[in-house]
Amino acid sequence: MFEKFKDSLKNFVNKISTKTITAENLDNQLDKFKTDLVGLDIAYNAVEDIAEYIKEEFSGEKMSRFARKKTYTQNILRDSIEKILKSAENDINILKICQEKKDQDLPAIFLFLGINGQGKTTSIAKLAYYLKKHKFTSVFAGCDTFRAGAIEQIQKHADNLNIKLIKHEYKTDAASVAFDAIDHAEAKHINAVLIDTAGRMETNQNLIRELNKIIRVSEPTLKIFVGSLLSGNTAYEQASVFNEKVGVDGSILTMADADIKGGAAVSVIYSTKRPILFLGTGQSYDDLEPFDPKDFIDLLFPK
Ligand SMILES: Nc1nc2c(ncn2[C@@H]2O[C@H](COP(=O)(O)OP(=O)(O)OP(=O)(O)O)[C@@H](O)[C@H]2O)c(=O)[nH]1
Ligand SMILES: [Mg+2]
Repeated sequence: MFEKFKDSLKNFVNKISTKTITAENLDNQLDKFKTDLVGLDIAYNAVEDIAEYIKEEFSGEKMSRFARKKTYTQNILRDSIEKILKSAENDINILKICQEKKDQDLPAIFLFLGINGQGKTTSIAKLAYYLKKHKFTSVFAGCDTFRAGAIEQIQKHADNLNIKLIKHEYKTDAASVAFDAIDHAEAKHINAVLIDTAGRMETNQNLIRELNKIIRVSEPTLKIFVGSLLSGNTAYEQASVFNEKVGVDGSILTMADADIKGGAAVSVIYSTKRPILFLGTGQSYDDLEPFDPKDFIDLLFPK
């Protein structure tokens, strides 16, 4: 995973640590490196921050004394990316949230949002499977009353996983489906309500309005943005817009099993300042891996 990302970092370290660094050739190398990072789907503003950090660390005396040391260069690079990952408070533990809610005899409410085809419905099924493995029960709210086939799709997951789906007819009010699902969870002491929503573009005012209505009615414990790592830099743009319009508490990034560049993971954290909760790593129910920024950094910079 993230091979291209790793290669590009290694390249930069090698180039810098075999040269006598002067302010000029550092600028030169940094320019090339910035282009590489943008090519890896890291958002431009994040790339600027990374480059700025590296430049500062290399400045003045430090530069002449240490610049040729490989580990020194690697540490600077590592810190520059770690700084972005740390800008998101890593304060969300889904299992802990479910347990706390359970102790109050209330369901945790997780609302999934994002544009179409990024993996919302699949991620909901995977999360239900994950919760089940940890002895928490779920109910699905079929709030995608918009796209033809959406209800049948989530019904299939519900049947496979033996989970109840609360659904209404297509084109009916999505918020009332969420309301009924929460009602059901409270009555049956179910631990989590997983709300599927219709894929929507930020430009679709009606759908954004509907999403805000679902949020008002359901008061979700977490609003989870689902983006695909395959969509690269647009995942960053989507996350930024949803964060601005409705607020994002954490993200799930899918398609980590595909041949991705990986920079979008950094970008989504950069834009939302919220953690990535899981990576989707395939089409099976257990292809959902908790995301740990520390592991991610260790993966990028193997010892
Ligand atoms: N390889 C791979 N495929 C995935 C992953 N997550 C989802 N998919 C596939 O991506 C496609 C779209 O996923 P959905 O869950 O339907 O996406 P959605 O966001 O609900 O889409 P809409 O309902 O249209 O808004 C499906 O074919 C999934 O099987 C993943 O992590 N890896
Ligand atoms: Mg869907």
